[in-house]
Amino acid sequence: MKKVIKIIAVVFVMFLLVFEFASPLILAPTAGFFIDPSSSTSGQYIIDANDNEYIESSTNISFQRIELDGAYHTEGASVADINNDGLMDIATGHYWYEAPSWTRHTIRAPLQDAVGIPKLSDYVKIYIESGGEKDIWSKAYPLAFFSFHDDVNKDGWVDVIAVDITSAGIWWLENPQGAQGEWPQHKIMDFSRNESPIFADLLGTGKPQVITGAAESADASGKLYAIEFPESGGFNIHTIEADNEGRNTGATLPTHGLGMGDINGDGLQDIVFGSGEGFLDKDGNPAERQSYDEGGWYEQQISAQGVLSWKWHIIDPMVSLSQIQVIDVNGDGKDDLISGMGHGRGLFWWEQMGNDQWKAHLIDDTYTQPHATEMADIDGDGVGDIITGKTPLAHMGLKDPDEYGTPYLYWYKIVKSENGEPRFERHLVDDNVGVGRQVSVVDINNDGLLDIASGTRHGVHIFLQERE
Ligand SMILES: [Ca+2]
Ligand SMILES: [Ca+2]
Ligand SMILES: [Ca+2]
Ligand SMILES: [Ca+2]
Repeated sequence: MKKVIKIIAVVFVMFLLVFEFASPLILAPTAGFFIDPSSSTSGQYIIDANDNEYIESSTNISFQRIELDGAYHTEGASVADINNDGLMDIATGHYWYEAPSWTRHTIRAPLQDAVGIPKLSDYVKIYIESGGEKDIWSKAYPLAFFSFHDDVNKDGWVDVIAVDITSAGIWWLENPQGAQGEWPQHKIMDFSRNESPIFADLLGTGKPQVITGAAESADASGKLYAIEFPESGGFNIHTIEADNEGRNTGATLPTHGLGMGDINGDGLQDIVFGSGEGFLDKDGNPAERQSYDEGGWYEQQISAQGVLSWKWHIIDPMVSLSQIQVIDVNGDGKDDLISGMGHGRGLFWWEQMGNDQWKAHLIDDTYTQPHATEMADIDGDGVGDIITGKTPLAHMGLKDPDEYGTPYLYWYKIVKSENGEPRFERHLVDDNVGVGRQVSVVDINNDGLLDIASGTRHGVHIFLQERE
């Protein structure tokens, strides 16, 4: 009997050691146990479409991958000339990487407990530190998700505007004019509530604003805001949603999916958004369908007296999306939408049919969790291309379909098929790191060709475009 107890004890200790030092070995199989690969995060809601509208095609465009950082500190990366030397650098909410050698400099040190995959000691530490209150979910991602750039204090040095992981803050981080060490941090809002904020000129000021969901308290439903950085310096917060709406985020859960475009063609930019992540209340229990489960768009209206208001239109269903790109896919004069299921399967486009009717088309469902999209003219033909890919371990390997699958990074070119229907030429950029929550497409090395910057669980990488 003692022997049996000994064996059990040894096996248990072995299990704990594997959990501590090789968590993926324990966690990877659980993804398969609980997930229906055809379902969205909650298993309740997915667009049923099997007709992929992408085609494989060859191109003279390739990309050279360069690793700037092999560690996991961020779910996004952005591009700006941080040190004013005329060379574009790469930034995240924690570090910047100086061109051309990509030396890493600290902006804001990552929290020690921002881990990639929960280990046994993470669970224990977090449980003890919180007095038994918190679980791993509050700590298992880095703070840094999204970074944007403007010279907020007008001192001639570009600053970082960081939209942190949901329920963390929105900050502007003040460039110390070349000095080393952590940058001064200035809070803009306390509770970010969106996993696809965008930086675009919604208000027609001539400069982009940060458009994001956010909340004024920990328990409040979020609303949609435009954070403006005026020429006079500082920032102004504009509320887009009325107090009683809160459609752009559900309870304390993050909303996914934001985009901007002139949906109704009246010359005013409108804002389009996905639903809440979907269908769990803040305690993680299945929730009744709520208004915030509906995607839609806010029509910008300006009255004869100059009063700005936002009229809501439902687009249903658009669940748990990444950034939404607005472009006229089929050339009928009406803008359409392109986005991916951030925590599910499929990159889609929604065709604007008129009378507020939208038709979903599946572009590509051969991989899951396209949790970041961007639109940019990769091949220089004057038409926007879509850049997206798979977010590795988008829910830490615990609940999304195929979280451990190959982390593809693709660009898609919109073309017309022989019968005149739009098709998407798919081109592989890389299959080693994927995308996080923010992928940036900018000419990084100033050779006239657009490059890509990505921050994921596999580190921070750039992809430099090359032509044959
Ligand atoms: Ca530079
Ligand atoms: Ca500045
Ligand atoms: Ca409009
Ligand atoms: Ca169209």
